[in-house]
Amino acid sequence: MKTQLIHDLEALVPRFAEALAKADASDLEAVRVQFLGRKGSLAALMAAMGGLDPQDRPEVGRVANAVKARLAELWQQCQEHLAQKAQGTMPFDAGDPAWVPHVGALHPTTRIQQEICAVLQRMGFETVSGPEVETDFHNFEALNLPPGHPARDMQDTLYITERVLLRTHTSPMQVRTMLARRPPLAIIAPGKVYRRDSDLTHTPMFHQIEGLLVDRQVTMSQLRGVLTALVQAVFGASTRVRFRPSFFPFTEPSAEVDMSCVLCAGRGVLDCGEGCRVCKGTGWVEILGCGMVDPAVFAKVGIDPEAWTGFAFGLGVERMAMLKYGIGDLRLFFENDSRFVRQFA
Ligand code: 2NL
Repeated sequence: MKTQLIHDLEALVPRFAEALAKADASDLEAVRVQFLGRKGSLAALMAAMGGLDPQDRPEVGRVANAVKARLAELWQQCQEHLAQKAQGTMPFDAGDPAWVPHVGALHPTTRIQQEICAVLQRMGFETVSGPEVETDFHNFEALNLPPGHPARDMQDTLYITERVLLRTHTSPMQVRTMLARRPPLAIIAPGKVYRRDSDLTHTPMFHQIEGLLVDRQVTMSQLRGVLTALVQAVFGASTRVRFRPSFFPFTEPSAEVDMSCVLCAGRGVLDCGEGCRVCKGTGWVEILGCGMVDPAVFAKVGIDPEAWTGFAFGLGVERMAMLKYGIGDLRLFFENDSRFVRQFA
């Protein structure tokens, strides 16, 4: 009976300490009442002392008093600690978990867009931006895509009304600039574009950068020089660039631009002997479309096609980011996972 009671009394100290460790300022009083109150654990054990042999009472009484004093002391310390913490006057505690600031980072789309625009700005191109909700005229008609043109179906457009739509490329900004200003012009239009398309390799919204230069006697070799310099500035001076004949309704002649593969350096095979998955073994990857502005486009925006010439190009920003940073899955760009974004900081 005596040893059991002493044991139970002493056991109150660690139980009380544990309860205090879990307590915050609002539970502190409840913990005190539970252990030290008139109907608390300590009072119950002290009441049990009545059943002891009289000669055992002084010893158990000393233990009970010592435990009571210890509990009161612990409670006092805990209360002071919580009060200091609430006031923010806590001394430095090396045992506290470190406060790790959550640092954000630019999205890879933003990073590559800024890099490409910076290269073109150094060459003298000026950045323009404008509406994502566009008219049929600015998005299609002025670009030599009249109503019923098959390319309009090809584009899989998101229409708002019959005449208003989400722009399917950033060319409407170049149309707006040609309508608002007189040549010579050298502009780039980066921004969001929209297509009715959604699968593993297509998202309904993505980013494009288009460029337009209008001046007297512009040549295709100037276009070739600008785009070769751009690709080599972004992917490295040893990158090879080739132009293949192609077709766009708004340029004539038109070309598609390939660069030597970033993964296999144009060899088509990896060092391990496997075929290259980025270029499918061809050594080349397509990165741009371009051409000489079709005189019909100039006519639509009131620029004399006899007096003025120009080149234009367009590129997909996510595609450039995938090639530059080695990102294999387009969906990662749109998941908003900060761990993905921080990898490119
Ligand atoms: C591509 C191809 C291209 C253009 C965009 C353009 C704009 C005006 C006049 C003439 Cl206002 N052309 N833009 C020209 C050729 C190609 O983009 O594959 N883009 C991802």
